[in-house]
Amino acid sequence: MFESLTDKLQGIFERIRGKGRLDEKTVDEVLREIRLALLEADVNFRVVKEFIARVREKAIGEEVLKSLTPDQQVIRIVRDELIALLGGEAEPIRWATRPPTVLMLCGLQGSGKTTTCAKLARWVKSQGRNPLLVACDLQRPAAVKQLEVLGQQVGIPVFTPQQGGTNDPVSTAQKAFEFARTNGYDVLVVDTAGRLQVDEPLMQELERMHTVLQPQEVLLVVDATTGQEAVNVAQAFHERLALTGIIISKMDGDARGGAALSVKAVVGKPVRFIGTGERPDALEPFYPDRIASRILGMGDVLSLIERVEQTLQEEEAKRLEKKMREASFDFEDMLAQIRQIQRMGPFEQLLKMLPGFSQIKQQLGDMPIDDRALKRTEAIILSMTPQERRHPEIINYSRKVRIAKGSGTKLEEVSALVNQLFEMRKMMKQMTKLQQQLRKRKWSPFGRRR
Ligand SMILES: Nc1nc2c(ncn2[C@@H]2O[C@H](COP(=O)(O)OP(=O)(O)OP(=O)(O)O)[C@@H](O)[C@H]2O)c(=O)[nH]1
Ligand SMILES: [Mg+2]
Repeated sequence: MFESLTDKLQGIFERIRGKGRLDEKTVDEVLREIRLALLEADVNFRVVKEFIARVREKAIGEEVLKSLTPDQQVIRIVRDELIALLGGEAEPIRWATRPPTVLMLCGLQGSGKTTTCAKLARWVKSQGRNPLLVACDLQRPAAVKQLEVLGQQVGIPVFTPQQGGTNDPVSTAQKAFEFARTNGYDVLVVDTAGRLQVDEPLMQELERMHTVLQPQEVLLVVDATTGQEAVNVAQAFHERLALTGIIISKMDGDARGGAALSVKAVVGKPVRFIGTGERPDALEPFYPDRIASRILGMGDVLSLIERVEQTLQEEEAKRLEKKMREASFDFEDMLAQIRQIQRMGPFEQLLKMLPGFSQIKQQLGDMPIDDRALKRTEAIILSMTPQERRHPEIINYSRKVRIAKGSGTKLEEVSALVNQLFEMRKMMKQMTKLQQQLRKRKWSPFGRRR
């Protein structure tokens, strides 16, 4: 997600790197390129226009911060505006003061509602709450079954119409609410029926459910791959059903990110979560500041660390963070990470959160980064001696030949991996330095720490 925009922006910033003061003409040139990059990312054209105007105003009016180089200044302004565009502060879920909290999901057919319900319930549970899934999609015969299967996968019970003794979504919702209250469930995650288009019967059904349930959150699920159409759908839903937020599914299948970048500005409601894969753990809370950093190619160290933390002991995560900051990351760490990653989910997704990923990917060329590649990487590291793993700088040509033989890989692969490690170290160091520099100026590429 956002890869194409990230690559373009990095290219643009690369070109102004090392330039002296930015005059108005250069700023305008840069802005023209950023404008194009955003349009190519399928961002709504009005949104782009306003975005560029705001950046221009700041970039030209800005007092020159002496310790920031011109490219850093522009990055900073673009980053701030990106954060604003993505919704500013992340909005936490509004939990009911008197449980159960009701989270109602709606959306068009195939947008990912049912899958997202299971993912969201799983997330709710990870927050220390006790969720109940509610199957209120009675349009499609198999919908209830689908939710039951997903519920089983994530270990969360599902309230079905049969259980409620009714065949009406509204009374099912009502029964589920009572059931939750008497059985100690404090959050209801409600799946609803989809339609091909925004139509009257759907809206009426959803409105009735809304009246009965009084949900704390009405979350619309839209498919990222439909781009601006997702934004139009959100607009149409919001006109009928006061949405409280948007969940964008299938971000993993969309390299452009136009919907995520436009929907808040157009509809006025923030993106709250994004779906990044089919697995039940592929849902991320949406933090505008982190996403902005990711788009700018600064990686998303915080999201990565958070994800790692869920699986790792806290102490281990702290150690890793320190390693990143000190850039003393070695093959032992890489191996430990690979093992974690294998438990955590698709590798490429995680890798994307690392700073400088798009550059690393370029260096690797077309080499597919999938779990098989991960296995090869693991084999290479396992063929190193402990000494080599901890001190990768001693890995010379003859050692590489031996490692390649031992792991059944090619010499070039071993070299690429060793280079990659040094590249990662370099990026980590640069990032830490930039962060320290900017922190002095009260600005951090990672935004406010949470
Ligand atoms: N790659 C990817 N696939 C997803 C994501 N979210 C959902 N899907 C897939 O999208 C398809 C449709 O998902 P559902 O959850 O059934 O969609 P729905 O909105 O409930 O569909 P209806 O009930 O028919 O309206 C399924 O194959 C899901 O696995 C995602 O974030 N990434
Ligand atoms: Mg469904």
